[in-house]
Amino acid sequence: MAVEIVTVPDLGGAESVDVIELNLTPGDAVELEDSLIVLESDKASMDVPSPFAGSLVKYLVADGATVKVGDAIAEIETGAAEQSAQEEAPVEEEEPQLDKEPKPEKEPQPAAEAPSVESEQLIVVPDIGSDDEVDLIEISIAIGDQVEEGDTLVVLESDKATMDVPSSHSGKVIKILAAEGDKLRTGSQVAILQVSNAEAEVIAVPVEATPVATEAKSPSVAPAAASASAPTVISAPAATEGSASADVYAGPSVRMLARELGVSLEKVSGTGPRGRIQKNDVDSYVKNALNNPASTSTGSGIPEVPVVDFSQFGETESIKLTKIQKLTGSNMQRNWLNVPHVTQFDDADITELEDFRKSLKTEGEKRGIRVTPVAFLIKAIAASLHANPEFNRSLAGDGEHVIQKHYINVGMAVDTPRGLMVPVIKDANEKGIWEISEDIMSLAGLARDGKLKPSDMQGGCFTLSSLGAIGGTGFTPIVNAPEVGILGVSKSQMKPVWNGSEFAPRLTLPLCLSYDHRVINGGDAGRFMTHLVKLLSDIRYLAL
Ligand code: CAO
Repeated sequence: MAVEIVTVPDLGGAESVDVIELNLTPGDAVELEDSLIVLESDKASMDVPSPFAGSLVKYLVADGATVKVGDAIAEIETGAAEQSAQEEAPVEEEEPQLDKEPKPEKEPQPAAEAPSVESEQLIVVPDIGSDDEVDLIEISIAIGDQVEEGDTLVVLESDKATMDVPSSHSGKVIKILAAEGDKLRTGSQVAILQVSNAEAEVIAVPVEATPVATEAKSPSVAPAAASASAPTVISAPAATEGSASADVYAGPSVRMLARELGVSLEKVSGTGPRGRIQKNDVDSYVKNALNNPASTSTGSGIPEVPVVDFSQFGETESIKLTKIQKLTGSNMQRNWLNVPHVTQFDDADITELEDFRKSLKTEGEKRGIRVTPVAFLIKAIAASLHANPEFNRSLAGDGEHVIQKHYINVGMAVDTPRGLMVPVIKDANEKGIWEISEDIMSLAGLARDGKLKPSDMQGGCFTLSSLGAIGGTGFTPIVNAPEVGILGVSKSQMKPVWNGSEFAPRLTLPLCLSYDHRVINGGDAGRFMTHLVKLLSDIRYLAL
């Protein structure tokens, strides 16, 4: 047993880099070449593989630290049998391999001592899958940088994806042939590298190559570079469907974690530099998926809202949603996404209605019934549903029919401490104002006390959402599908209304009618609203 120290390897010219991921936990078994940490400079990121097999004792750097070549990264406890790649390997005695295929002959290594003849290599944009021009949004190299094959040189962005253009060779950047904001396409020139002869392609491009962002005319240059390395798509908002997880910007350890947890990386929002997905992004995604399945599995390709750790900006508190709030949330989302909504607005003159309602006060006290404008609204809605039966329909499950209902039940949204409940006033068209008022009182009371039975909330044909007692001048209510209409009511206000010879003060009630445009046309809605306004403005019509 020995404890070995792993250090930051050669960074290819970068002076210091950031530690952006610690991939293991102390105690974890480490195989040779397992990625220990991920480092990132302002140009590229790299995984640091372990030169030892054994077990991780501890990290000697923290996530976020800045390190340079030679800095100690981690302690690895190696077993007696394990072999260090940093140690001299003993001369291998070849055992006879009876069942095995003969080992391939080692590839000849370039002679290190050979005089290094250097030449220039033009790098062009490889095949990006179309002839369209794309924007160059980032140059990831600087003149003098030493780049390795596969390092990102520039980042391109089309309207569908962002692509890293990797270097097809290792070498030193001696000229950059494009600028941020340029429009490039397959074959456009990107940079010239000074490479050793062993690296260079047959064609070495003179330094006086065609300048910035022109297409490479030499057919022998473009294919050489294009075939060497394809661009890496790091994000593809419009093309995520069916895209492989290779298309996301994440390191190997994060990919491994995602594989272990069964997380599709396309669904995870990266919070690292340039949107790189980090381990904590995968953790947050899983936490969110467990706590709120509805928010992560829309199943309809809708981009997800990123999960943010708000505590990094200030003090926060996590408050558990009630069952009703969760149910309401998913119903609202379902209805909002399924129903093509239209909302139309009107005002009803309820001056006389209010006079009449107030005149019922003494009688109401005797009966123990409080009559509010909501009772008149329910009554008027029921009559309007009767007169405009399109609003008393629902789409059939087969998508080929609508179901016409021949009963009239009106749901009423009730604001309760546990969330929104919608009890239903049954056969509202057959009830008078006293009976409807009694229903409102008892159902609203049961809703607030959490004592509604499922049957109290079933069978609604249309919903009323009255915010009149609270305030506001209008809002756009969400249809309570499979119903096709909902009336939002805001606070009545005294307004000057032109009566033909003068402005008269009238009490006006703002009405907001949302409907499902698959079942209801604007004309239907206009007729429904006009009828409703007429009934509320002159309640004598309610008696007809
Ligand atoms: N304009 C002005 N005043 C109004 C009004 C209006 N449109 N509607 C009601 N009021 C008055 C009532 O007349 C009553 O005043 P008085 O006692 O002086 O007559 C007062 O507001 C209190 O009303 P209330 O809320 O106790 O009773 P209500 O019958 O008006 O409403 C209910 C019952 C259950 C609809 C209501 O309590 C409620 O919960 N509303 C919220 C609905 C909601 O949350 N909708 C949003 C759904 S989507 O998020």
